[in-house]
Formats: sequence, structure tokens, C-alpha cells
Amino acid sequence: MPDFTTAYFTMTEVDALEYARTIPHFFSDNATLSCLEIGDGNINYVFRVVDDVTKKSLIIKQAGPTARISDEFKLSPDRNRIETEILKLQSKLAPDLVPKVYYYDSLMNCCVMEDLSDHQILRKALLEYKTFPLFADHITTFLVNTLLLTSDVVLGHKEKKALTKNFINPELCEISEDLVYTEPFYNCNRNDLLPPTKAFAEAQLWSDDAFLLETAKLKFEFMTHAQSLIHGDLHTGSIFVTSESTKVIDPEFAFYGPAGYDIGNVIANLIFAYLHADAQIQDAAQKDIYKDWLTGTIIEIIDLFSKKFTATWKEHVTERTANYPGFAEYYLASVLTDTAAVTGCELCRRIIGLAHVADITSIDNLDQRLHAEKIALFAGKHFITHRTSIRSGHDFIQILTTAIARASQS
Ligand code: SR1
Ligand code: MG
Repeated sequence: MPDFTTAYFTMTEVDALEYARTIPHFFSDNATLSCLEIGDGNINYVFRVVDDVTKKSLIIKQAGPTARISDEFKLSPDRNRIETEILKLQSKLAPDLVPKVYYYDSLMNCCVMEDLSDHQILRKALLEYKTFPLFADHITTFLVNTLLLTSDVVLGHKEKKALTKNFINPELCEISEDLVYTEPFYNCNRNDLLPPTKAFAEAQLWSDDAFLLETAKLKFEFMTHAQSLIHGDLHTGSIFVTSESTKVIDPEFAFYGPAGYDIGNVIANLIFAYLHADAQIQDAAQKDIYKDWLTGTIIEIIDLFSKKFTATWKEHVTERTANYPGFAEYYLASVLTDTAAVTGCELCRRIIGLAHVADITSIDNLDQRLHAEKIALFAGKHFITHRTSIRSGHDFIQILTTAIARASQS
């Protein structure tokens, strides 16, 4: 049995299997276990351990000293503590919408949690053209509860500042500052883009000083606006689904930042699913039905978020000045502005930057992929530059529709 109590080391599948036996009150002493490393994200190692007889199972997520995608990213394993603590907090704010945490080990930097193998990662499900009629309702409850209930309008300000301190996350924030807000907007050597898309980015984005100024404002908004305890990486690869259930996972990028960051990530990644369906589905009727479901879901998420936000505000606000007439509307409008801006940044960075999405990279036909990338960049720029006038779900779809028309003409 390896020594898990003296010094940290990155585990193999064999180590993780033995480690699972040390989790108190989970597997029986003589259980026959098997273990597989199933992580497909950019950063950590994820082991699934199963009792071969009872089928009882758990997940061990271990943080290594560097990101899995590249040793260039040296990352504090403190992200594993942050993930554990925010999952516990989110399970109180948004019950049933996050996995249960069983155990945390600050020496081995492991979080042991509920196995969600009966669910599917939303990005993969969308690439198989599955629909989830309850998703908009579930994700808006998660967004409103985790974002509004951790903000200064609800929490005591000292309690909120203590949380801000506890969730300081400089290294993971630096990844987003670089990969989302900086590198996509110049000819950075870490970018990874196809030559025609590079030419398009040069002509449409990198040479437009007025646009670049807006991206700089947004970067500083991300770095300085400690509004809500955000998930920080809420793309469709961070969400598990079934037809009845939604579970938000992987909150290791969490910190106090702009609430719109999480909502914008959800919307942009649904747009990527739309672009994938548009390029890949052959049957015209099936394509239309699936795209309609995606646009309907985007509209429902924005409009239901606003509705639930307003209701939750009325029920939970404690800050005296937040009750002044007009303040709730002002606050919600600023969250929607940030949502639009982040939708734009995410659309740009997943096309231009280091970290891509399978929705786009798996488009078989190169011309169709380039067309989808153009749509994402046209829409991304529009979301950023027109962010203050984007308020409804319909507004979001209007921008996508305009970008599709522009890409077809160019
Ligand atoms: C180095 S990490 C690259 C990306 O993967 C994560 O999921 C975040 O989205 C990050 O930007
Ligand atoms: Mg992740």
C-alpha cells in the first residue's frame, strides 16, 4: 500500500485504487475494486473507482502541480481546496445541482465525490443532438442562487469579504485573464488558429483599436469586480445532464468576480453547439428542429434568469440601499451587459486561443469549420461592442442571426 500520509505525489490508477480503500466508511475492507483514469479536461486527473460486486463507486479528483494540457501552466494545488469548499457551499445554495463531496485531503490534494456516471457531459450530449427540456430551468436556478445569494446585496458585507479572501484564486484567474481577455486579441504565439481564421482575426479584431479598448475594459472588469462567488469556467464540459437532472461540476476557477461571467459562458457554449449542428446535421428538417431547440434554450435561459433573479432579489435582499427604487433594475441590467460581453469573449477565445471546443474542431468539412469560426468571431465582436443594449433572450439570438448573415456574405 503506498504511503498517502507523508508527502504528496501524483497518483496512478493503481495508487488511486488503494487510496479509495482509505476513504472512511465507503468500501468494505475486502471489496474487489477497479479503477480507471477518466479525466478529459485540461487540468486535473480524475479517477473512477468501482466495487466490482456492489457497483458502488466514487470519483477521486487529484490536482497535479501543472495543468494536464501543458507543463507551461504551473498551478497551485490549492485549487482542489477551492473546488471542495465551493461545492459544499453550492450544495446549500443550489441543492441537487452539484455533486456531493465525500472527503477532502489537503496533503494528496484530492477531492472525493459522487460518481455521476449515470449522467452525460452536456457538450458530448449536444454533439449527439440530444435535447434537455429541463436544462434551462435547472441552470437558471443554479445561476441565480449561486450568484445573487453570494453577493453584497444579500450577504453581510463582512461575511462576503471573508468569502472573497477564502476564494482568492490568483493562478486560475491568471489563466482566464490571459486566455480569455488578452491572447485572443493580438497575434500571440500561444494562439492556435487556422490560417484563414488568422487572416480574419487580423482584419476584423486585432487591427480595430476601438474594439481592443473594449476588451481591455472587460479584462479589468473581470479582475476587479468582486460581485459574486462565480464558478469561473461554466462551459458545457462543466455540466453533467440526464433528461431529469443537471449537475454543475469543476468549479476550480471559482473566485469573486462578475456574475455575468458564468451566464455568458453557458450562452457562448450553447452557440458553439448550434454552430456544430448547423455544420454537421445533414437532414434539413432535423437540423432545423435541433437549432430551434438550442435557440429556444438560449432565449429561455436569459429570460428565465432575469425573472428568477428579480423574484430572488425581492425575497432575499438585505442591503438597505439595494431597495432604493430602480437599483434592482440597474443591477440586473449590468449583469446582462456583462453576460453579453463574456459571451463575446468566450466565442472569440475558443476560436483563436489555446483552448478549443470539440463543437468546432470536430466539424468534418474544413470550409464549414472556417465558416462556423467566422460566425463565432462576427458574433463575438458584436456581443462585446454592443453589450450595453443586449437585454433579452431574443437580443442574443438576433446577434447570432446577424453574424450568420454577415459570414455568408463575406
Ligand atoms: C490551461 S487551461 C485551458 C482552459 O481549460 C479550462 O477548462 C479553462 O476553460 C481554461 O481556460
Ligand atoms: Mg474544467
